Amino acid sequence: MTTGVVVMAYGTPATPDDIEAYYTRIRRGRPPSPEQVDELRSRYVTIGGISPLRQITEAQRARIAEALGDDFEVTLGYKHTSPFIEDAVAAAPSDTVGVVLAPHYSKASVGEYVERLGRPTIESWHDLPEWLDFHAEAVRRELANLPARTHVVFTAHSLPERVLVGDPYEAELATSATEIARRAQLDDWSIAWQSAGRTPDPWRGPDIGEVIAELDADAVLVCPQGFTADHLEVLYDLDIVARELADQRGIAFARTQMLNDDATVLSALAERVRSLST
Ligand code: FEC
Repeated sequence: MTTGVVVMAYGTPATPDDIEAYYTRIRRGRPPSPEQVDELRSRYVTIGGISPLRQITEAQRARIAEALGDDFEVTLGYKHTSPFIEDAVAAAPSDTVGVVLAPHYSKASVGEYVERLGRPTIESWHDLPEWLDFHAEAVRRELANLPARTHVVFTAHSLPERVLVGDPYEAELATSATEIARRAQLDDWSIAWQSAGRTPDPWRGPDIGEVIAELDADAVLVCPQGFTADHLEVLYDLDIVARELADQRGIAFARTQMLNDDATVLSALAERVRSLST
């Protein structure tokens, strides 16, 4: 009998024409203003027109499928674009489990994927040894080419303060950053937030921009531990905006490699999926 696995991820517009509908879904049905759509479109244009996220997510799914073998039917379910999580559930065998391509749990992010799937799901995998090693190695690799006075910052997507009350997200981010720093033998590191929404709510900080503005170091190395792929929040918010802030201060900027379709980590994640399904 085949076991279903739904690999869940954020999703990205398939074409520039889909940007407005995508943005409306992210805003839970509230249409963005034409200015907001233009502003988002111009961020996509800066990174090449559309995001590489769709292709990378498919490659991540393929790695997990390859590791699980023929007894598993592995499909994709997106939060904000087609095929949606609900489409994947409708087509899935009764015996189906889920995994989200985001390592840390928050009820406001992973919690929504889990609820929409309605099947047993790995809620968090920020403690996966292969994933921690991947980041430690990526940090060490970059540090080899940076000045001695380099500050390492582990970032994740900010969330509004109100949704973080009683939520494990911050503690999980601290646990994995501490463990990566230990494995990479770092002395000078901190945690920061990025990509906060443009809403009047207070969002959790400090933002990576504030950290760079106040940094007393010759270089900053950003490790975006909260994300698994090269996408807009990394290629624009870090590689363009954060880099520019560092340039203005005469501080060197580097960013660690993203997980993307790394076979070692995704095979280890697939083993967690296998144990959940048995
Ligand atoms: O196309 C791409 O390459 C980018 C995809 C993308 C990823 C991503 C990851 C996360 N987000 C999270 C939370 C929020 C909250 C809001 C929000 C808004 C946006 C907008 C775009 C966007 N997000 Fe996203 N996010 C990605 C893209 N995100 C575009 C809208 C414009 C903007 O504000 O930049 C605020 C919603 C609101 O307005 O009410 C909250 C979290 C993650 C990481 C976990 C995950 O991947 O699921 C948390 C990738």
